[in-house]
Amino acid sequence: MLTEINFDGIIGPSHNYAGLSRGNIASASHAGDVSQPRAAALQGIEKMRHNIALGLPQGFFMPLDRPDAKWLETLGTTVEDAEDHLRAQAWSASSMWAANAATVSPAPDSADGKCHLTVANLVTMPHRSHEWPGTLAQLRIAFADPAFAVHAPIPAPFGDEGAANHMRLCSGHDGQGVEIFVYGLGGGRFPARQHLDASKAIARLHRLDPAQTLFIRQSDTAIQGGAFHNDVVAVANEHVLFTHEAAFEDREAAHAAIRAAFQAVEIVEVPASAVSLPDAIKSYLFNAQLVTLPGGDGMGLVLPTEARDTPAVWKWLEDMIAGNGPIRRLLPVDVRQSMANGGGPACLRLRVVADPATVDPRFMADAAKLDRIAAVVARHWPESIAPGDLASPALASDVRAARIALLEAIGLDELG
Ligand code: SUG
Repeated sequence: MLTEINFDGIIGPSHNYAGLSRGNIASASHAGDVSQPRAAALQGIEKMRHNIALGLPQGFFMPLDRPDAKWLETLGTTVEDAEDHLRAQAWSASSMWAANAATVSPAPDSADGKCHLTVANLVTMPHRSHEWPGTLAQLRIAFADPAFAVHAPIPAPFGDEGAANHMRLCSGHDGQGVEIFVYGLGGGRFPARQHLDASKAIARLHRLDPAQTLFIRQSDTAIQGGAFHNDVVAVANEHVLFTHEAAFEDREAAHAAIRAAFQAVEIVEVPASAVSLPDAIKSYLFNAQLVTLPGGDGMGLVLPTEARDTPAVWKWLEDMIAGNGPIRRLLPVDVRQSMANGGGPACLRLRVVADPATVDPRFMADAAKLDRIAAVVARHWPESIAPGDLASPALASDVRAARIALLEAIGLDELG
């Protein structure tokens, strides 16, 4: 039985605010702040507990080995000797944002009946460009079953940011869906991270049916406004597309193409007159997990508490809930430590539609395992990291030891 499993990236012990992501307003505006890795990871674990309590299947990925000495070696330097900007890039805990781990095409969409995953190359941002080897190693273990096909990254220079720029509409997960790849075109102040050539390559490699595959251009206004990924302005689940008016470059053509490919689509659109693009981006209203609640209770929106704290956003949401739409519940979660780097609830998870029995059980969560993970975090994760701390060899070795302790607790020592 195929079901949607959300795999959350466990927030790593090196979580810090180095302001590395150009075009990501939260990352830039929190540059230099003191981070709280332990509190950050516990917030992420609470989100997983919250979603398990809703009855949703939950998995996770391990943090990567940081600071990434191997990557620095390919640049002819070391953690101790690296220039400050390279050292910060080596330290980033950015693999927590699992929506950027891979693009996933569920089995019913592919000509070979397998669930395909292509690890994202993340080449646009130097601090993210060295995530893929560590991510691929995990995907190959978690999805080793023949039900899956795991692909190496699309080669540079074709930028690919994974599921953050990919949506799927379907009537139910057991049937074929329509896959929507949202790409950007460069040229402005902020980079377009998802290239059309990368999206098309993934669609071919995943053996998708061209008649059920759309390539839609993200609006440049959205990118230049700080929506560095499509999942900052739109999210889809089953037959519902929840989107801001300014999400797509040609709104009318995009909606028409989506309706033509999937007649049953229900487009829930937030007009700019009700919620401005800056408010949508600041509150991360769309970086929500739009989930189907078990037991026929309709859909729920797992959104950041920042959405509740932004008056125009909350008013729009309350009006929507009072109506008779498909989204029935608002479920705020506190992921403030991740949010300060531009990562909301949806950034923190990768959706994989699969039979849970085909996934390596070490990557699947339940309450007891989350308790075990939380205990390791409480014991080993640093309480805080200030930007100047990244030069400390003692902190680097503590952070490495913390991750190894977690790998051992979960029985994934082979990733060490
Ligand atoms: O790539 N932030 C991430 C946030 C990714 C959010 N993911 C999705 N929207 N799916 C990024 O910009 C900040 C790191 C820093 O500044 O240190 C960062 O990488």
